[in-house]
Amino acid sequence: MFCYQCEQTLRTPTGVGCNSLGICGKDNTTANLQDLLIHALSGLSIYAQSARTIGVIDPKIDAFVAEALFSTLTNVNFDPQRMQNYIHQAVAMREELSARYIAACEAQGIVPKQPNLTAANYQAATGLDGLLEQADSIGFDMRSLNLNEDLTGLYGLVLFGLKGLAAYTDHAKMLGHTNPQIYAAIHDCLAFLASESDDANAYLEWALKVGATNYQTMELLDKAHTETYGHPEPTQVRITPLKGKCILVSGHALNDLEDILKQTTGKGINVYTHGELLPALAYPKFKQYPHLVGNYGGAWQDQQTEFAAFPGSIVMTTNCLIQPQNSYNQRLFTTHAVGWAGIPHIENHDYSPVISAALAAPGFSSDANEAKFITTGFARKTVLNAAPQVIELVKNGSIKHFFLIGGCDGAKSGRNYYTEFAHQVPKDSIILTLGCGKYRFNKDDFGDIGGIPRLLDMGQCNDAYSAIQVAVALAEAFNCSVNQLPLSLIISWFEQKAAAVLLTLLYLGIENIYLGPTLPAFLTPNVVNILVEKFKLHPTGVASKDLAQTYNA
Ligand code: FSO
Ligand code: SF4
Repeated sequence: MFCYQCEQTLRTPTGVGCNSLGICGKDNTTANLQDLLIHALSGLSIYAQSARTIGVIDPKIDAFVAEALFSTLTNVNFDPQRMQNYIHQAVAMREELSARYIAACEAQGIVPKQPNLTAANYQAATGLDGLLEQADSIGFDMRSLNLNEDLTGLYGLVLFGLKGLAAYTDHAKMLGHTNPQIYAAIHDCLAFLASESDDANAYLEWALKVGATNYQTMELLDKAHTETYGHPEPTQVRITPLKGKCILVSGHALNDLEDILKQTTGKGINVYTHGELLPALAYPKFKQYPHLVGNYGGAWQDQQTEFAAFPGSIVMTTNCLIQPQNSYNQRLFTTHAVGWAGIPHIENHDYSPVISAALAAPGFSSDANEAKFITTGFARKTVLNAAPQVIELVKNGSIKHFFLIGGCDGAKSGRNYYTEFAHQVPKDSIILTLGCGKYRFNKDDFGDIGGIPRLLDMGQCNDAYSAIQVAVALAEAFNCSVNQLPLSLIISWFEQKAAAVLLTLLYLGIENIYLGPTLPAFLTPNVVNILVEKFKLHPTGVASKDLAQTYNA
């Protein structure tokens, strides 16, 4: 195996990349099958691309490609059997689609294209050993023999951004929102990657195209969330437990949370959000469920201790799953693209096994001694409603600067940078935050400026669109560009959704982003130089120094 798609990848003095067992716990077999799955999906997309040109579009295939890509994100699916199933499905779908494509060409008097790329003609071996042998010839390490290090890294930049985009596409689809253009772009991108281009500019162009499509996707996801659940409103969320049986729902999928709430109504079970699902509590529709009682725990990397201490069942709806421990693996469940061998997988939205496990578990024996709360729900509508007041506070000098300190969390000590940064932000500045990185400081009291809280939690990393809309609206109000606003972006990245959001910000021409805690390992020094030159991208350094540079800018 060779994998360097996430921030925590193995870094040694001699190189980067997990090459025997992932730091995330992904083993050699699963990693190689995931590479092979990308190969199989590329073959399917090559045909989906051609078929679209003559009007053959299959929403089932589109959705499958997005979900299968999602399964290869960091901390999503560690189950080799599921990977094998996805590979065989991809090849079977391609065969079926190519037959339909050829028939449609014949009916329209067109000569069908016969793609000669290996991905388009890939036949999956029947057994695991055969698949692993096939994987040996197409993984990242083989790619770097054919393409140089810069091109391999650029391939990674496009592929990892695409994976994030596919995850957001899958999220929107789960809420019934799709856009054929987005799927077409995913197929085009996979077909491009299968071409093994040696043109660095083509990769850079594709990276920005992924950013552009991801922007469309995030808008669609925002629409999906707000049309289904209403616009988030500032909400005090309980973060201490209540007596009773309980279910913990982690990940990002609001629709799964809704299904669980519906199926537990009247059953005497309290439901808690975990990690990136915290912002769900701010949506009006979720307030209809009194048994959604609060949030339990913090960001994903603490799940092994938090899940062990949680006395009920736990559902992981999306990333970030880490190796389940014996102390809770009997009451852990996965849904959708998520998987871990031996952990029950919920199919067809039927959460009855989760409910049975919650009823069998002890639950909390009493309310927490002290009730504690945090505030979330400052998504675009709430912030934009307060825009006149915010603009006035900027004009009269009460607000001098905005800092977006957002993105992912992780286990590395270098991530204290974000806590230190947030704590050092001057009192005349507002902190916008989103993603799971906020757990490093969201229980702290930052006070307010003229009634506007200094810490505004805008939601999940999935809600980055909301933050972009606020920046665009402020720029309009001050008649300047986003880059001219007194706004600094201090981004923490971990996995491929964050890579997709970064590409969107670059596509939008946003400059001076501070990115950390380390730069992506797949970005070679030459590519970093391009990004620094073109977008003034900064690697994060020392919080106080970076703050001085941004605040005085
Ligand atoms: Fe965090 Fe994980 Fe939201 Fe990511 S839970 S790290 S970018 O998957 O999705 O911020
Ligand atoms: Fe390593 Fe990250 Fe890949 Fe896991 S996802 S194998 S930690 S680079």
